[in-house]
Amino acid sequence: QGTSMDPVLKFVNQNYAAPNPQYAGVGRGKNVIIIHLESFQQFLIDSKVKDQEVTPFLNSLYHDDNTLSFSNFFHEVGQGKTSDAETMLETSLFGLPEGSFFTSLGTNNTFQAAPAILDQQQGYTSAVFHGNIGSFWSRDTVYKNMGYHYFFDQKYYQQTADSNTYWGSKDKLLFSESVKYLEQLQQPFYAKFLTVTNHNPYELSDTDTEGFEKPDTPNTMVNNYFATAHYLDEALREFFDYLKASGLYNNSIVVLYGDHFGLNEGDEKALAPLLNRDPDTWTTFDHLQLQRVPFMIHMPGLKGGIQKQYGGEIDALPTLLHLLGVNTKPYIFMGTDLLSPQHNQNVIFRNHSFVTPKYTVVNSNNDKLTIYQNSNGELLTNPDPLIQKRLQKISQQKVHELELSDMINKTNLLRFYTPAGFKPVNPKNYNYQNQYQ
Ligand code: GP9
Ligand code: MN
Repeated sequence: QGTSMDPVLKFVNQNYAAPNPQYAGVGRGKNVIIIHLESFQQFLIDSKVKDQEVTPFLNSLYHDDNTLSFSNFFHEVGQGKTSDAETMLETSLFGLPEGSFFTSLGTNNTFQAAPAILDQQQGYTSAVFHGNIGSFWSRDTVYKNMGYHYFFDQKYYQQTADSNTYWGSKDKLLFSESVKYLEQLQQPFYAKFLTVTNHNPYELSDTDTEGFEKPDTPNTMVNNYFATAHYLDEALREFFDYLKASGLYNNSIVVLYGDHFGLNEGDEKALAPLLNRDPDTWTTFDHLQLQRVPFMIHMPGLKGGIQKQYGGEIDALPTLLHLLGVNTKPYIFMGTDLLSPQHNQNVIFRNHSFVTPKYTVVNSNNDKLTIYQNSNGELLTNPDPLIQKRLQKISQQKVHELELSDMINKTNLLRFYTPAGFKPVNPKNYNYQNQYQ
């Protein structure tokens, strides 16, 4: 008799993409430092405002020979925003079609997430550093289910008149004040930094962005966005300086990713001129293409370069685990290793729009697909029936993946399936009070 696990296992077996032999295990035993770039979109990379580079440090990292820089990597979040990005990055399962998986189900569900996998397979210690209060998105509960050993939230950082913005500790303070905790973690560690300063409404004092001239579009949100992104870039430079000075740099693999868009569709017309585009010709195609976010993997000695293959947040975890030498075959992951020759390059969004390397398809819920051609942004008013059929099939496959993922999460299915070599996580083993004396 079949169970609801059967279609999941069937999918996972078919979907599995074997590690690329050139990259498998090259990061084995290294510390992993994940840097979550809040609301950071890919268009900021290499962008200029009034002749100033907006993010000079990230640009240098993006072009570094030791960085794998993915230029066609898309966020895939829904209403759960940051928490959806975390769900995908830690579990390679999607956030929910509505609301936040973290707050609605993540507090009770069974997880097979990155911190526990790395602890059990390779003895990693895990920690999250975040300048907001710990209960936001129910992180203080969800992280225990994921098997995070430590969670340093807002109360671990100084709280003074100018230490915070609306979303918590300013990024420069988050990084500099985390150092004393990071230094004490047993190595190898898996440490995640969730930045907050580059978050809507992007308000930051002029002294924090001194020397940077904002653009002067009529849209304040757009103008401010560039200034807070610049501030985040400076915070990262300082953090890397620290990593180098402490020696941690040589022993670490650093993963940077943007969690989701920072500017809404409504702000894009004001943004267009800064991207040398005419706002009057801006379309849904441009909007979807703008959902690219950075995904960079940096490690001294890594054979890097700009990677043009298409992928999304769902693919981050299998990519990382293969670099660390972990066998992902037993796990229920929806994504595939971006570096694998068998990687699936079709990227689905939560609203069922999707992109392939050649086409961008809007909201494929209805029978008739709205298809744009990526090469020139042209709307195919009379698409070749063969192309239509092929995209129809991709749509069905990708929507099926979303549905499988939702079924797993909504029925807490992983409680009935324990991957070979994995021990279920007991959240009672974790306590985030008084972690540092
Ligand atoms: C809050 C921060 C923001 O702690 O992670 O979440 P978002 O609003 O981007 O989902
Ligand atoms: Mn966010």
